[in-house]
Formats: sequence, structure tokens, C-alpha cells
Amino acid sequence: MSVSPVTWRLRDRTLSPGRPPLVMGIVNVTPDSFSDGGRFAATDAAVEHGLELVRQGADLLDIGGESTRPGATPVPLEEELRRVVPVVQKLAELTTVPLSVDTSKAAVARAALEAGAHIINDVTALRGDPEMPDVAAAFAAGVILMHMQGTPQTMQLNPTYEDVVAEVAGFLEARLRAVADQGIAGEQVVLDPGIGFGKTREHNIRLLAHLEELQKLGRPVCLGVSRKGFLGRLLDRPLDQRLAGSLAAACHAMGRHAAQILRVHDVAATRDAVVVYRALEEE
Ligand code: PMM
Repeated sequence: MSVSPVTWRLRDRTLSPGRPPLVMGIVNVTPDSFSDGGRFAATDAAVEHGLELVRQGADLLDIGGESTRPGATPVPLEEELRRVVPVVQKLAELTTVPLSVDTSKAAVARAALEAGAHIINDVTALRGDPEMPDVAAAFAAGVILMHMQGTPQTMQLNPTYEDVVAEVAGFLEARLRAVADQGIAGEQVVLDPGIGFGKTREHNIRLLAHLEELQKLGRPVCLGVSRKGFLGRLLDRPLDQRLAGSLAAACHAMGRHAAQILRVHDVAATRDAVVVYRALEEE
């Protein structure tokens, strides 16, 4: 299935995610991401990591202060603000790539947008905080709407679907319509199947194998498979040994024109895969 370039409006900017996909580098500002050194060291380390990902070829950065891993404990608002906002502020000064904030809290999204972010990446698809749609609309921010069954605390207990591909597509289509009624234009929205969010290994594989189905919704698709747990189970590999598996999944999606944005930890390696894919595609 082929897709013509579709524009994505993020505040004062317009991107055309498509072929090849854009690479979104992940910047986690959680205490477990940094071994020691306190608040300023954690901020500086996250900023340095973001700059390094840009040097490696990241087209966008996604900055998050709350882990959404299965069973992770929620982070209080003040703590999430303290983690995320200084990092967004510094990266906005030091780089020109669009910055995304990975949060479900409207106050964090607002503060990050005020500090220079362009995109709200909300794993609850703007359902988690009633104020979130207003923030997205007021700033004309880019928005990533992700599918999740349940919440991060409960999502892996017993995920069930009749047809995971159809249900994820139906959910995203419904969210696209619902946010339009809340003042968020379709052009602001990117859709994400939420790999690993309330899905068994079989659900994740089925979704990935048929990811191109989401193209019929007419919006770019963001795919986050990087180092995910289902790869670890499939390969019997710990977090730091899942790069090859992550790239295999990304390449499958690229080959089918099923993902326009790849959300990844390993930017340099993903960039290489994208460049080779582009050379082959253009031949
Ligand atoms: N995955 C995680 C966090 N945020 N956001 C989007 N849009 N898509 C994802 O797949 C996604 C996300 C969890 O993964 P991490 O802990 O490795 O960042």
C-alpha cells in the first residue's frame, strides 16, 4: 500500500513524515536512567544525551519523565515537572529539532510547550487528563495518540481482543474523531498502535505484521518497538541486547510503508537502516 506525504502541523512548524520515516530519539529523564549525581547532573546528562541523539541523526526528540513500563508507579506532578521542564528548556535552546513531551499530565504538557516543546506524546490518547485536549488545542501542538488497553498498572494482566488489528484501528479512528470535536485538527495528529501497551506477545506480532492497515486512517503512524518486552521474550534477550530485533521490526514496517515515525533508543543504528532502506527504495 503506498502513501503520499501527509503533513503534520506542530505549532509553527510543519513536517512531512513519510518515506523514509523520521527517527524520533528517546530521552528518558527518570532516576533509573542516571546512576548518580543528583538533580542538575540528571538534567545535564539528559540534555547531553538528547544532543548526542541529534548528532546521530534524530529528526525529533521525545522527552519523558514518567516510566510507562508495565506496573511502573506513577510519578507525582511536581516531580515530573522538575524532571522534564529544564531538559526541554535547554534542548530548545541548543537544538532546532522538534521536541516532544511524553506525558499524560496536562500541566506537564503545558509547561513543556511553554518551554519550547512542539508535540504532546500522550500514551492515554488524551483521555487521561480532562485538561489535555484544551492544552493541545490552545498551543496548536502536534499530538501523538496511542492505543492502550487498560492503564500502565493493569495493562499486562490479561489483555484480550477479538481482532487486535481491527480494534486498535477502530480505537484510533474514534480518538481522531473525538479530538477533532475538541478543537484539534486532523493535521496535528499522528497515530500509534501502542506496541506493548495492553498486548500479549501474539497481539504485538499480529499488529506489527498488519501495521499497514492503520494507513487507511489517513494520518502518519508512529511506531515504538525499540527494545520492547515482546522482543525480549521472543529472543530471550535483556534490554541491552534487543537492537537487532528492534531493527528487524522497524525494517518490516518501513518495507510496507506502514510507519512514518520510528520512536527509538538506538538512533545511529536506526538511521543507518533508514538510509539503506531509502537507497534501495529510490533505485
Ligand atoms: N512506548 C513507551 C513510552 N512512550 N509513546 C509512544 N507514542 N509510543 C510508544 O510505543 C511508547 C511511548 C515505553 O517504552 P520506553 O519505556 O522504552 O520508552
